[in-house]
Amino acid sequence: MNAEEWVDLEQLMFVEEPLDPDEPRVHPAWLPPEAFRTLGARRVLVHGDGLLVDTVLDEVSRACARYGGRVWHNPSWDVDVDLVLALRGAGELPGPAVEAARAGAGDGTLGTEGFLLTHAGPVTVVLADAPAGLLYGLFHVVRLCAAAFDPTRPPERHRPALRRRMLNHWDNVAVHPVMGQVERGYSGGSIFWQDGRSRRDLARIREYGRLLAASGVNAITVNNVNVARTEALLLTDRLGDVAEIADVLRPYGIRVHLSVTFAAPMVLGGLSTADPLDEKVRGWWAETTRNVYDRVPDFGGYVVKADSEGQPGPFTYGRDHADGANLLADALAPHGGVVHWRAFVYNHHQDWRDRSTDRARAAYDHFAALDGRFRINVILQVKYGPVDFQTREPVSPVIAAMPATRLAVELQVTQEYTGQQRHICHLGPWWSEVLRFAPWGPGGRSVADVVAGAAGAGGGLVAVANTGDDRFWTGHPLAQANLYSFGRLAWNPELDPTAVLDEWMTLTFPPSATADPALVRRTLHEIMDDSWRTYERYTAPLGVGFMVNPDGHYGPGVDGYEYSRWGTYHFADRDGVGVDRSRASGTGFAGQYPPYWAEVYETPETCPDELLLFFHHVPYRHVLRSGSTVIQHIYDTHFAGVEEVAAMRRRWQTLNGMIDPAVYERVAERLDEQVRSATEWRDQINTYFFRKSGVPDERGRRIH
Ligand code: GCW
Repeated sequence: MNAEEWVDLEQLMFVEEPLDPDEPRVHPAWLPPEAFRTLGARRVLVHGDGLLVDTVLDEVSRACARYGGRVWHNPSWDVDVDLVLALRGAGELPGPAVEAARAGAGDGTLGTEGFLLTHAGPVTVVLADAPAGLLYGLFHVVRLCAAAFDPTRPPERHRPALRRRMLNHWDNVAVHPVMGQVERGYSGGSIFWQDGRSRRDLARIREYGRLLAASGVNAITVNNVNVARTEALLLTDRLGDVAEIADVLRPYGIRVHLSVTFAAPMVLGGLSTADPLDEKVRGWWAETTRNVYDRVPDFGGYVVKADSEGQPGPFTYGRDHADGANLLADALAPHGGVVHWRAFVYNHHQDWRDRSTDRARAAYDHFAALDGRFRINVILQVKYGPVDFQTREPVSPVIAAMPATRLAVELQVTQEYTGQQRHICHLGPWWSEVLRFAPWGPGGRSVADVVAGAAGAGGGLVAVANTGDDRFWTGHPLAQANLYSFGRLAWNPELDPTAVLDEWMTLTFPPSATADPALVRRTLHEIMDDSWRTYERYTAPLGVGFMVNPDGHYGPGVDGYEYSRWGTYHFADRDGVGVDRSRASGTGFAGQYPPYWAEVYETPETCPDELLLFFHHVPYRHVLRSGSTVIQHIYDTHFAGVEEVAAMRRRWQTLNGMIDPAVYERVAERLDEQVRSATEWRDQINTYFFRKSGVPDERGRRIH
């Protein structure tokens, strides 16, 4: 027997790191060893070579070492196996793979990331055309558990709907005096940086890459879009730190991108201008980018926040966003890189007295007219809503307005406005609603179709990450589900978010290691399925948004932003509440949509209840489509929301002793806080509107 061909499990046992009793273990999230039990008990053949095939081999070997299976890599003789993971085009295929291919199921290309799961008699076969496909196929087998080995299961082909599935980390290298190590981070420090330097905790980053690959993510930025001086240096002097991270993530099919400052030629290059049309500036970017690719050959590209909330940009030089984005695109093009240019541009020095300026209009007003002017390797990165990651907003009208531009939609996994990982708020259903929304009217193309683009040439899906150096990765252990759901929905936006949640549960709380799996699953569904709507019920009503504490965005502050410069107002007075964004009498924002939605949103009678106050200013006794009045709806939903949170807590308590005590305790603590905070929201909102309107609750409940 050839030693290279039979993987020596004895040796691989050492891959498992010994546990340090003083070091609290990092939670395995959706890849606990137990999730590999079914796979690990099998005889597995891995066929093919390459960096990512080695990753597959490593995963399979570790699982088999633990659960008694066996592994072969490229054997030159016939072996009896249960599972074949084979790269097509890597020499003569093993028998079962040939048989599977002959059965016809293997016809057609699987692309750079796709795979086919099929069977040849009793043997389960995963085929891929490229190593990344094999890795995704392996994680699919893990997800399916025993079902993957059912020979009657029909063949399945999987290819990601979106080519780019990216996480943006808003991590600072140096601790920011206000925003800290991670801007809007609620999971401890950064896994990449600490106090001005690289943490070099490569084992942790590797583990992260593994989790991300298993969810489907294939790109990442490692620094905040607000780029300060230390962070700017990642592009040049500190490029080595970036290269090190890229090296660790590469085996998981994840490409590293960088957030850069538009002023880099001045800040780093000592030039007197950053004018996008200046030859020296263009030369500086070209050379700097060439150096980046020398160190990181598969570097993904740049992410840029320009002329937004104080970040530098092309406006300083009388140029527009197309000039700015194209400058960087030209520098990246020879190397195959892309620039993600953010559309989050608005006036953050607004006068609250001025009712004609509308922040919701800003992205469309800045960008729609530039359609057709961006280079092919520019991706315009648009927040899902026109304002700012609220619990409820209409879908951004920019998405329908730029047919000649590649668009990516940006979601927020970090729960800045949705409870900051102290509240349970499962966001899968919300993202699914956004991705399925049809901007041209029902039956038309969806948001997911737009970001997929023709022949996969779209911009993809991006999200701000919720991870940090916290033991559970995400602060709240159940917030792991949001990260997992993001990856899965980016891979296939048509997935049912509740089914995705179910996948996450099965992996995270494996039935084989859980006392009463049915109870755990049922309870988690009861707690999480509708938790986003619950959160919506006890916070800002009917799409009006904000009403958060300006200091940190946590907890209620009904008038917190009302007289500020930020452009997020609710205009409540004694008669009514909401923002008139109609064409007829308001800011005209409703007119930025294609005709179907422009009409629906134009009048309070046709506008969906959940967005009523986003689009209209109405009297408190205005009757909603649901039949309730606005004021009664506010009272009812706020009382109901708190009751639902109390029920979540009671349900969680039934899991005491059923699951990992550390997970149990962390969630229990946070549920106490969620009950407290939801109660505070309820009382402040109800009291505020009772005092403004003078209308009592029909049901006579206590309002302060
Ligand atoms: O929601 C806001 C956040 C800022 C953030 C900004 C953005 C990185 O409050 O902290 O800055 O969005 O998306 O650029």
